[in-house]
Formats: sequence, C-alpha cells, structure tokens
Amino acid sequence: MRILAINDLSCVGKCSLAASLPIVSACGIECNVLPTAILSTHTGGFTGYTFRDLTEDFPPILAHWKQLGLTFDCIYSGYLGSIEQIDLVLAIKREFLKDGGLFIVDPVMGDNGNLYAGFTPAHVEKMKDLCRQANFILPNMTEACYLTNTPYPLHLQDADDILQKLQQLTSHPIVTGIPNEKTISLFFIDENGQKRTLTHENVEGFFCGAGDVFASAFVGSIMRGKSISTAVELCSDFVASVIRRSQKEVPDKRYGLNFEAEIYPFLQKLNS
Ligand code: PXL
Repeated sequence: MRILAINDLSCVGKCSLAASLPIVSACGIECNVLPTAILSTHTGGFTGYTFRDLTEDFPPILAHWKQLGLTFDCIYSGYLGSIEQIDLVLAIKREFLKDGGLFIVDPVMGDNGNLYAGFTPAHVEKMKDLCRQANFILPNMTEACYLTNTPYPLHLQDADDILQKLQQLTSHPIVTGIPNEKTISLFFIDENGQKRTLTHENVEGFFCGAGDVFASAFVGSIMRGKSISTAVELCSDFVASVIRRSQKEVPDKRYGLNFEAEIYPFLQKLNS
C-alpha cells in the first residue's frame, strides 16, 4: 500500500509534507512525496522566508517513476502554488493512480476569509476542476466559501447549504473549522450519503498546519480501511488534542503543532 503526497516542504514549522510524512507513516502506510516547493519556513507569521518552486522538476521525476512502473493506491494533494501545478496534478492522477485508487484533495488556498498571497480567482476556478476529480475534498471554511461563491464566514446552520453546494464538485466534501461561540465544528457527508456535523470544544489559538495534520491522519485512517465517519471522528479528536497540548506547550506558535506527542494515543484508537 503506497500513497503519494503532493505538497510543499516547509523546512521549519511542521506543516504540509513535514506533517504528512510522519503521520501517514505512523499509520503504517508508505508515504511517497512530490514536493511542489521548498521553503525555509512556512509563510504563516514568518518574514524573509525562501521559496523555491519545483514545477520544473516534475517532468523528470515523473518520467523516472513511469520508467519504474510506479502507481499509487492513493494520491493526496495539498499546497499547489500555480495553475500549472494543478494541471500537472490532474495529469499525475490520470497516469499514476491505480484503478479504484483514492484521490484526496485538500484545496489549500486561504484562511481567515482571505486567499493566501499569490492566489487568484483563476486559481480558485482551476482548483474546482481538481476537486471535481476527487473522492474526498477537505476545504477549511475559507476554501469552502471560495469554492462555492458563498459569503464568509459560515455558521452551524449553513451545514446543509454548503455541503449541497460542494457536492456539485464531489460526493464527499469535509469542511473543517467552523467556529461557534465555544465550539468548533466540521461538516461532512458520511458513507451513507448523509449530511453530518461533528462538534468539539473550541481551543483558542491559530496554528499553521492544523489542516495538514487532519488531512494526513484522514488519509492514513481511510487507507487503513476505516469508514468515513470513524475516520472523521478519530482525526478530529486527534487534531483537538494536538491543539490543546500545543496551546500549553508551544511558546511561539509559528514553530507549529506538537503533533508528535499525540501520535501514539491516536494510533491506539486507529488500531483498536
Ligand atoms: O498548512 C498550510 C500551508 C502550507 N504550506 C505553506 C504555508 C501554509 C500556511 O500558511 O505557508 C507554505
């Protein structure tokens, strides 16, 4: 069982591939990677970071994999810095995903109601094409609003409406991070096609990478054969305990979540 994670590698700050590699591997699934860019740190709160785009490395890497006859049981895409990279991911899915394999798209584009620097409306349109090819999409609240032209923010009572709109793109959307007074919820479509809401006590504090920790644990759980509902419950519990712990233990939040310390309890539940 091998998956391919396509995402950036932020060398410091524990998001994107730096979260996927340890978490997917801990689930017992081989995690191969295609780095979309290398940054000295992620972009959330740091200044002066380096950013090397790796798009031009894709064709030779893919040519080598083709020569080796590699295919993947699951492809999971995250931060794609250009429309060209989205087109390449569409081609990678066609060429390298096994028949019956899963395509999981985290449409990383923004947060707090805004697109990340450098992302345009054209990028949003192209991201919709990628979502149309996916078995699961995992937008946060901002991304869900951009994908559906819905005003930001969402509220608990918007669950049915936003899920219905996202289902025009794919059958199984999972929208994360919808806050209410003292709670935080996610909306998803379960294995029976039912709309579901899952609510946790809200934990104050913003951590870059929380979405990547959730998505990586979700990829691992689904590939281990868990149902959508069980995977969503396990992974949202995991992220909630990671954020609670990090809130106490990480003095400078830019350096990322302490997910390492919560992997073992997560695996105990995954294995039970
Ligand atoms: O986890 C989201 C993310 C991924 N990659 C890079 C980022 C961020 C969030 O800021 O900067 C480079």
